[in-house]
Amino acid sequence: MLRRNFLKLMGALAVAPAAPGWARPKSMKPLNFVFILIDDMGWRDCGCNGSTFYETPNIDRLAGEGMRFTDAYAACAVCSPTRAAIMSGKYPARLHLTDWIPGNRKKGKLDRLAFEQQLPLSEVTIAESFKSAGYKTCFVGKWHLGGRDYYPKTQGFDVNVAGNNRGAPRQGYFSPYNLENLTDGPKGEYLPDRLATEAMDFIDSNADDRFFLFLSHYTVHSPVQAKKETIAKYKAKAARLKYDKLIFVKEGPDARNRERQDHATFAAMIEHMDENVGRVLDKIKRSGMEDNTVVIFTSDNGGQSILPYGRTAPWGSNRPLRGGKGWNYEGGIRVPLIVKWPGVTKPGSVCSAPVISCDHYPTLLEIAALPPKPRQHIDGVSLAPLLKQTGSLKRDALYWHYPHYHGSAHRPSGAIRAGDFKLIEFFENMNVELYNLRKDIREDHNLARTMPDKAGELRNKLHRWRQQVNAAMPKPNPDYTGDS
Ligand SMILES: [Ca+2]
Repeated sequence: MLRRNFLKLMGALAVAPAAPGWARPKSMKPLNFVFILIDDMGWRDCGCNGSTFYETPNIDRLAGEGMRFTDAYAACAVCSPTRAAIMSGKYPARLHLTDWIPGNRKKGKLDRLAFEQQLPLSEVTIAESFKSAGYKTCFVGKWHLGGRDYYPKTQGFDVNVAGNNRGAPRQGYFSPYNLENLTDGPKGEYLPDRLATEAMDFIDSNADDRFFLFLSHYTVHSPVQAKKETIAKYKAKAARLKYDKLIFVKEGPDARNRERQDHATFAAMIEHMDENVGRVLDKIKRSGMEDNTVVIFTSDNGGQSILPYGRTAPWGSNRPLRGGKGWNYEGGIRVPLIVKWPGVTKPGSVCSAPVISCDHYPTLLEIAALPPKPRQHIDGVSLAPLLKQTGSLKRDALYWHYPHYHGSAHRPSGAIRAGDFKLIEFFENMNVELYNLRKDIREDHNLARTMPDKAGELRNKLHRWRQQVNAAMPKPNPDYTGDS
């Protein structure tokens, strides 16, 4: 039997209901799923996406074994909405969960817009789908989708390690962490090491079961903290490269961005993250599960490259992309994505189709040969034809809706990508910017005036979509007086 067909059969068997007394023969392994979500990791923050200063051999190895997506997007430029999109398969605008929880208090010309403070329990999450199909489900790490009544165990996870309402480890990455749902480790233990260990323990204790493991690292979100010896390694590397002077982008909304990646502590933080991706991949291999474990690796939004309100120097750089976390420019929403579907994805393959966070839910259901959930993952499409290289997606556009001010200085905006073109609309004045991403990945050349027909077409499409998903728009701020 062809290997592909054999694996397909295994996928089907993975969901075949077990008859009483039926024991699965050892040769028929069910598929497991390991979803690794990194926080605030920029598209460029790994070797396989072009970084030369950061070192990510394990992520690069995964890319060499699976399919790397060059045009993968987070559903939002900040944390909670993207996480909600992954869990529900719906756009943040449709969920009315459009900002990080609890959100930015800033207003300007437009008023602050209220939004959902949790992922509603009425959503049938991807974890609930896997759990009801008999998978052991485990959540490890950052949740950030609501208060105590909305933690991972209320949304389909059997196990929750470290998931709570927090968006970052406020006390830092070295134990004691003082994080709800995580016991502190020995003093000085490093959080990414610990969370990978927790994930590996779960894999060990469920080696005989099929499982869905969601490893949601707090890293590489601020505070930027790493181990001393690794920081020293990158300080030496920066010196070797003669990176003795900071180079900032001179103009535009990302004028305070670093033009190049050169921050030693952040580079060390990336390396530790990569090491811990490697530890989990090695565990899968050593446990004999490499051929029946699907691995997804991605990030929840672009890299943070501009600090709120001019505080100290930023650490990251998303160049050649424009902007960073909090913006609808590519730097805020384009993210790394690697999918390894053993026996199916061609090792080292690269896909340039635009895909988005909402797609993971229907994709993983199809890989597991589970039925789609009616009315649930309606904004995602299964990426299976891309992963199998058997076809393209029947979708003509992707959409973003971020109707809030953000610490990066972002002002409320929405965006659409259709083919090579992307339009961003700023809600304070409804001005639009149009870019051809294929020719201008940096979004330097606004084509809105030279291509008014294209701009109009995309703007109308974006407006129609907002109506379809019932997107909430911010209202004018009655107290607004200034012009900033
Ligand atoms: Ca984030």
